Amino acid sequence: MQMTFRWYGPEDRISLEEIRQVPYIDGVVTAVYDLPVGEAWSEAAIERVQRPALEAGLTCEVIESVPVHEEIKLGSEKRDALIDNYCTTVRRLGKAGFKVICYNFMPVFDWLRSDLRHKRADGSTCLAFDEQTVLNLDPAKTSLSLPGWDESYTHAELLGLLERYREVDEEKLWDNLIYFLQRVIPVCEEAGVKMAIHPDDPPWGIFGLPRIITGREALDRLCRAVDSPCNGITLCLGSLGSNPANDLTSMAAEFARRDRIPFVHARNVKITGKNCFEETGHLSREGSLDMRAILTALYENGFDGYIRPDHGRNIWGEDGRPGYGLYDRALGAAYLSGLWEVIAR
Ligand code: CS2
Ligand code: MN
Repeated sequence: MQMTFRWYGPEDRISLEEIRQVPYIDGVVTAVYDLPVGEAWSEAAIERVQRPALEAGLTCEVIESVPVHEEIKLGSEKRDALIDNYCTTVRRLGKAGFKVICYNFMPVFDWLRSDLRHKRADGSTCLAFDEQTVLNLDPAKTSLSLPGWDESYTHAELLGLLERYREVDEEKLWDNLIYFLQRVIPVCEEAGVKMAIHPDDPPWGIFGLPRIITGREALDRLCRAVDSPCNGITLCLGSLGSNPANDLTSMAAEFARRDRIPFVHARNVKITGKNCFEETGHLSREGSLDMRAILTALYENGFDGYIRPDHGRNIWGEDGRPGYGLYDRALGAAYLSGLWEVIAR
């Protein structure tokens, strides 16, 4: 197991110096953020994010994310050229020593929340999702852009995209995902890189857009559709865990046993109602997930991948990027490492 920390590249307010002082961190998870989605990443652009991490004494083997262009998700005639670019990026990442690529296949929006600074009783703030608030939001009328997304849209682009997705239902989106993977996974096999799909967050449809990576059946379908160890999952506990029907302990056991979990996002959520949740500290009793049981299931089923504390709260007066401040994620890393030490003893 390698404990990692997400680093938003040289522009991140949190420095590599700070990250390497977090106890137990082996490496960073990063990405090239300054190229338009769809363009192949140059070797120089990859080196610009990787070299400083290596020089700081951290490993740099996981990319989050190489975003998938909307034309690929839409399955338009423009997709083949964009998939070729994606494959070029995969080859270059493999050559540079990267082992895992986290990506998602959510139409238009990445993670979505109704509140980025939800005030908790202890005075910290966290990300929260309240279904009624979101139902009252009309993405065509509001400007939705969340810090932390790899991409954001102008209002006109957003309207155009939403319109085009009317033609794409869940089955069509599955076809488009499988078409993409059938081309990318063989390249990954040659390049020594594993793809790790991030589940939809939250794991249900929003704004009438299809969302398909929502639970055990979907992950099973994904693994079977292109049957390769390079076609894997980012087991994001908080994303899947915001639906109480998802049994994370059994999913962790099953997919680790099948060798399909190269990367884990560990965070806790507290379910506060139907389709409502808030993000808590990582500790089991803070939220609805049993971290010890989940990590034990991973360990006992041979998990040997990368893990990172996912979103933290903003604590101690820090005004960090929502979900991505330093302090609470550092506490999360310490807690998860402590659990792991006991489990792996
Ligand atoms: C991340 C996602 O901040 C987060 O919630 O887990 O944004 C994740 O990086 C993407 O969905 C992966 O493509
Ligand atoms: Mn995640």
